[in-house]
Amino acid sequence: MLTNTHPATLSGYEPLTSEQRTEFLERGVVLVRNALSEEHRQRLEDAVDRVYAEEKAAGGVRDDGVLHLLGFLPRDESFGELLTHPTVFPYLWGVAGWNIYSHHNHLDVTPPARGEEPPSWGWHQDGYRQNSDPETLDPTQPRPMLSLKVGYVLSDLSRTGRGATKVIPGSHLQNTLERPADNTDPSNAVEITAEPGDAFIFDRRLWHSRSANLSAVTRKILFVGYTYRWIRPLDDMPIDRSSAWWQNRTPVQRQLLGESPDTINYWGVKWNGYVDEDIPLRHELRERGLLDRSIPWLR
Ligand SMILES: O=C(O)CCC(=O)C(=O)O
Repeated sequence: MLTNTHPATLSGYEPLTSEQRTEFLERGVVLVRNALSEEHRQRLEDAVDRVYAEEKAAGGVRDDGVLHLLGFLPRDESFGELLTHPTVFPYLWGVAGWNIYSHHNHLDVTPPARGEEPPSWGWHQDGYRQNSDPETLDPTQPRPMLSLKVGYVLSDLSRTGRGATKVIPGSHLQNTLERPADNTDPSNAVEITAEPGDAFIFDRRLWHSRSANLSAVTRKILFVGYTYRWIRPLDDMPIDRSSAWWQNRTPVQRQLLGESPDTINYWGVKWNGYVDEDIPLRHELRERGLLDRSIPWLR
């Protein structure tokens, strides 16, 4: 698995090298080491613990203690900042371009499993009907990427058996995955054994699965998904436009939260059919000289 380390002072607009882009496009996953500083990781974990307590009080936590909270970003200032987190943001615009937003994000707390469970089959590609509705007489192989997801690892997943995400590197280029009768994992599956503060980014087509948390450590991860603005939101994520949280968001972050002046803007153009140069992320990339005619999504 590709790994990176980063200095502390990044803007999020450092372009990927062509090797980084090619490696991601070929493997469908990248692990970014030390994506969060320890102070930042702790701040996020504190916010997760606060939200967990709120959800528990409101009856939103399962009996086994699992919390899978969709649309969590507006629940804390530190969550909103993740939208453009500098150590991973170059992968998002570098691989998906400027016409993107977060259609889906979830906060996951997974306490140790209560007992031994028989192997269950959780392998999937993301996107639900995106994997079947467009499949006509001549299905596309591979399917189009359509979305990317970042997992910010807050707890220690450096050893196997702690509920880490399992992936099959390179499997995003295959539309099917064989399922054995006994539900055991494919032989080329790997657990993303990440340290606290690492992040991983994956292509939604990458075959992936949860794993059981057989350890004594509660797993905490924040997932932030990004897709093209012409695809509908998956989460119900109401945002109070008068809140300090919204006021604190930058124009690019507001785009990434789904803001748009009109319907055509989601398609990247104005009503006259020309590219809308005022779309915040496009504007930012253009100002920084990062648009690139040789890369379709960065044109
Ligand atoms: O929780 C995990 O490890 C995997 C999550 C997952 O399957 C997904 O985000 O689509």
